Amino acid sequence: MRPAGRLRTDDDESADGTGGNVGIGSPIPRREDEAALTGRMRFTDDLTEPRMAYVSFVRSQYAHADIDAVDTSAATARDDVIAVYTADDVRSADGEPLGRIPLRAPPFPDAPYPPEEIYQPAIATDRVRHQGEIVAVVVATDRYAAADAAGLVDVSYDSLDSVVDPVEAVADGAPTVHEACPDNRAFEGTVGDRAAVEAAFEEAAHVVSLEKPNQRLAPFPLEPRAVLADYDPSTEHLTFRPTTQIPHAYRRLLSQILPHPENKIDVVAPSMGGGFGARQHPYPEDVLVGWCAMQLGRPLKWRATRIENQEMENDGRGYDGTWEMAVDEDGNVLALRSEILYDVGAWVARASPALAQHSFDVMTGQYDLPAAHCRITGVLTNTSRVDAYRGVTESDPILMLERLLDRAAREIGVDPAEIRRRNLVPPEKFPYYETATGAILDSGDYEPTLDLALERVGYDEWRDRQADLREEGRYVGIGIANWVEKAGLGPSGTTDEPTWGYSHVQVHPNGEVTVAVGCSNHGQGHETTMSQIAADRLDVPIEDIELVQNDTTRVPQGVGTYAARSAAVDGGAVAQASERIVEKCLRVAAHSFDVDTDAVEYADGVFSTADGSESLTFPEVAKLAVLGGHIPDDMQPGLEAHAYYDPEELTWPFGTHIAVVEVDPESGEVEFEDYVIVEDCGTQINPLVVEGQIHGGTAQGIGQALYEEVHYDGSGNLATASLQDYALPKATHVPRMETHHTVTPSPHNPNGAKGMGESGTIAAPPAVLNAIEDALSPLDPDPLDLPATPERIWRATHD
Ligand code: MCN
Ligand code: SMO
Repeated sequence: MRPAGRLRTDDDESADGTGGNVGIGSPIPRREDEAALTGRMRFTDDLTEPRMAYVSFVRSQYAHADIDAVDTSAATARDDVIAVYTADDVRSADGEPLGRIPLRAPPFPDAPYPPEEIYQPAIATDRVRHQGEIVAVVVATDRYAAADAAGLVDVSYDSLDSVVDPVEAVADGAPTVHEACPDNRAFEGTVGDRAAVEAAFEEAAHVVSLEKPNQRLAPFPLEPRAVLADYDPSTEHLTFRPTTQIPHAYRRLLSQILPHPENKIDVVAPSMGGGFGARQHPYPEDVLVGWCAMQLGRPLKWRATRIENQEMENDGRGYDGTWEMAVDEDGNVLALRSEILYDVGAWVARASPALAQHSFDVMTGQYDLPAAHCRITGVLTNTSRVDAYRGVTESDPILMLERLLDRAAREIGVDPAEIRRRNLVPPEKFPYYETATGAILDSGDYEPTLDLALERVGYDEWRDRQADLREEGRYVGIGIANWVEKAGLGPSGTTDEPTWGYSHVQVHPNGEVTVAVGCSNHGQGHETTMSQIAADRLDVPIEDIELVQNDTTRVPQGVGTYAARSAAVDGGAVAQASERIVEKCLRVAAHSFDVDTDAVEYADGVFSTADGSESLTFPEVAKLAVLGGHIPDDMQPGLEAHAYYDPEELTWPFGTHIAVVEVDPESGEVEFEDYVIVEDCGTQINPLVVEGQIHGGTAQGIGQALYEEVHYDGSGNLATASLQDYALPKATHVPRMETHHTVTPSPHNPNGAKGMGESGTIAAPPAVLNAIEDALSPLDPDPLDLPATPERIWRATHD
């Protein structure tokens, strides 16, 4: 399906991607795909260096145990082993233990940080707290030797009782994960006006509730994590080629942890087979491979096996909570409250407290709710950490809110579309609507997306068919989910991390342009979309633009890619830096034409005087500017500009998903009949890229709804560490999707663009769950747990 956005119509030749205008709004194919499809992308594990050796890690098989002794003698004795290190060896140059992975923000703006003892160290000292934790490091001449030698390291443990469930972890008598938090509570945050919420619940005609987990998921990038590090003792430069979403922040964090001066660390991240939120900080392996390279002065590589990857990579979601909604007799929502336990794992991960904080902002979704209150408690368990996974901030609040709206609609007897319509934030409250939990929504116009989705899916027809099919004993259901996304982090100051966008634009004397940008493409299509923004602003052919990313040696600054921030924030910086180039060009041309700058026009790559008597092309002006000599006296030569774009506010894209499914209550199978998405991310830079992002995210959301779940057994063994046990959806499990757009530009963004890269993962789970429960409603099932597997569906209808 081609998107039917207002930005582009199929008969608009200028936007067909085959020439002419390829700027903002053109659905041109992705520039990076040829390399990807012909096997020319280079991933970390493709790289080799002269004298390169390999690292392997000795990991705990126990989820919770004291380390008694580590005997490395058999490993050290091997000829092909270069070094074996234990916690006693791993020290900074000053003999101190290395730093821990720092947090990016406390759980709430004014709240204290959790105690530092619960931040993850690079290597376990005397106790391990989750399966897979690193106990020793082996460096050997090749990968197999390293793995074999790691197997020879003999660790004796005294095993301890473990706890893997957050609800059990806060119960009396649960094993303690960290002495620093005896009750296993790592942090807590609340938001909203509790008294107002309580009062609304007292008055409410109806209260609906859900006491359900939002299951723990694995982001599961297909490329396992890897790192190649090298150290040059003569320059003291440490170079990393890692799998990361945030090259510059990775550099800064490693500089703190090792410690080593930031300006002497280079991070050159090759292509990466997905991140999905899990690669937003250096991991213990990155720290240790870098540290070992500094000890040995030679290049070292490590690449996770699939099992190692799943044991160590951050998971996502992992919430268990109670959500309640107070509604009057007409279906107006009066208040919302929730009490959530958030499983943070054995160590508090870099972003998890901040993510808990961000979730509050999204709590009221698209609705004009008078009151809301939430309390969230981060709980320690003997499992690996939980941190960001695509849709992280929005997943829980939107899933629960949209499921509650369906329950309220059923209880009151109104249509699910109608209850939503009654509660939407009205357009006149925009721009900058403030929610009951204090978030500021930049712009929105919600009813048209809902209406378009209802129309395109044929909502009324499906309701009629549903009634007919029920008479035949068939169970068809229609599920609606409205969503918002808190996209595009900045503005700066909301966390302890910089969150501006960055771009440096350099024009060469031949008129070709190198655009360096601080975001970090790992599948999102930036090579195309960022180039489109520059092509648009500079009015030069896209072929003349080279995009540079993911490399601290070529991109002076950057924040990286997460929180669907690249289009809105770094894209804003590309626009601003490009505009500065054009401003300088106008002055150079004016000087050359001997007229005022105001008298120069720029169109289609040509600077000219109004009467057309004088003109210079963009490359001609570039040459003049770079060579100098023919420029104004008060101007320096060169044609380059940079911009730090620090947005005033976040951007809040939104939309509606509608899923139509048929459920067989006897087999528990779910089949998709239809799937319609209407998305509004403001101005689209590239509708084709946007559509791809929607498809991918929705596939992941369907994975959460129907298939995926991270499972630890009672002793803390990870039972879902392979693709055989963790059920990622396959192409045949994903329905054909129809996507449409409305366009409500962001009022403050230079391109009008809002982020959108996470929307599918946010909206698909509630849409699919609502569709299944709508289908089964005549059987009055218990609310379903996610994933809604055939067994769970069968049990819900047969108990
Ligand atoms: N875009 C656009 N017009 C808009 C908004 C976005 O053309 N109005 C384009 C952008 O220019 C960009 C893409 O769509 O090429 C996604 O943009 P954006 O919403 O800014 O998100 P980011 O580029 O910052 O990507 C981050 C987001 C997140 S947070 C996760 S998690 C995620 C996702 O992207 N991980 C992904 N999509 C992924 N896609 C792939 N293939 N792999 C991942 O790991
Ligand atoms: S979970 Mo995405 O990298 O913010």
